[in-house]
Amino acid sequence: MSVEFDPRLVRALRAARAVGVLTGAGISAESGIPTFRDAQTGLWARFRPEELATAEAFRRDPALVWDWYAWRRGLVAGAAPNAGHRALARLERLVPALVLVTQNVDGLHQRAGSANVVELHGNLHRSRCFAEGVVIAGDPGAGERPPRCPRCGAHLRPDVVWFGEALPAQALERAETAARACDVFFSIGTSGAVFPAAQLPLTARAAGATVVEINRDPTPLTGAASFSLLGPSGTILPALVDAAWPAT
Ligand code: BV8
Repeated sequence: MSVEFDPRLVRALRAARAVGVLTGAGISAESGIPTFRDAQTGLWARFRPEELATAEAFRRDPALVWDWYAWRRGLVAGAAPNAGHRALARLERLVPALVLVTQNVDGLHQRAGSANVVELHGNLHRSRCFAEGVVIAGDPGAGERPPRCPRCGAHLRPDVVWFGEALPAQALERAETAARACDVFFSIGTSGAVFPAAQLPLTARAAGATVVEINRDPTPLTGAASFSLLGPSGTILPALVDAAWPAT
């Protein structure tokens, strides 16, 4: 699929001193990781993510929620970063400053080589004590599900942000600072349904940035973006970086 870009977009990207990026589940779709909008498969088909990604669900059935994350960790372990993740890691090396803010908890941006990653919603490869909040390193292994905190005996939980929970203050601050300071802001593979993450492209726009949406489907951001590129990020992102930096 050859992709043509508006020369104004290519010029803006080439001239950018600071680039901000927000990614969602869509950028990992081509790695085989289902998005939140995709119907869940198998055992999880009867649940909606919003029903499972809450502290209430965990209190009600800790083993069910723990097993859902174990299933997702398995999907991620069997997945590889795709061309979209790699294009962002390459872009980070080509522009003076790039902050990659992700809603994803799969760690694929880091595996693709991105260094400056802000995980707004945590990371499913880390566990933390449900009672004290302390992150417990290492693989909790087999045995009781969920495992117990080695310090206090409470259940361990995934180190992710659930609905109704506050985002890590430092991560949100870094994300908002990047959105206000950038020349170009990308919103990639996200339905723009969840806040406060979905506010970031609008913050960037209000601060005068060129906002570029790359998404398979239109979203509430589409009408407000400076450029909206509809299609798979695994195709569009590498082509856009190549257009701005030919044969580098
Ligand atoms: C909070 C981690 C307050 C866990 C997730 C206004 C302000 C603040 C809060 C709210 C607000 N309004 C409502 C709220 C509450 C709530 C919220 O936003 N609810 C929504 C449903 C209305 N927000 C919260 O609860 C947040 N907390 O605000 O707390 C507070 C303050 C102080 C003290 C206490 C409380 C916390 C939200 C975080 C929830 N955790 N994930 C986990 O992963 O299990 S959310 C999860 O869903 C994701 O992280 C992501 O953020 C979100 C949406 O998913 P997307 O990434 O966008 O994926 P989706 O499937 O929706 O879309 C994929 C897109 O990709 C599609 O558009 C598709 O077209 C596209 N696509 C597909 N394939 C491709 C593609 N694009 C390109 N290429 C492809 N190949």
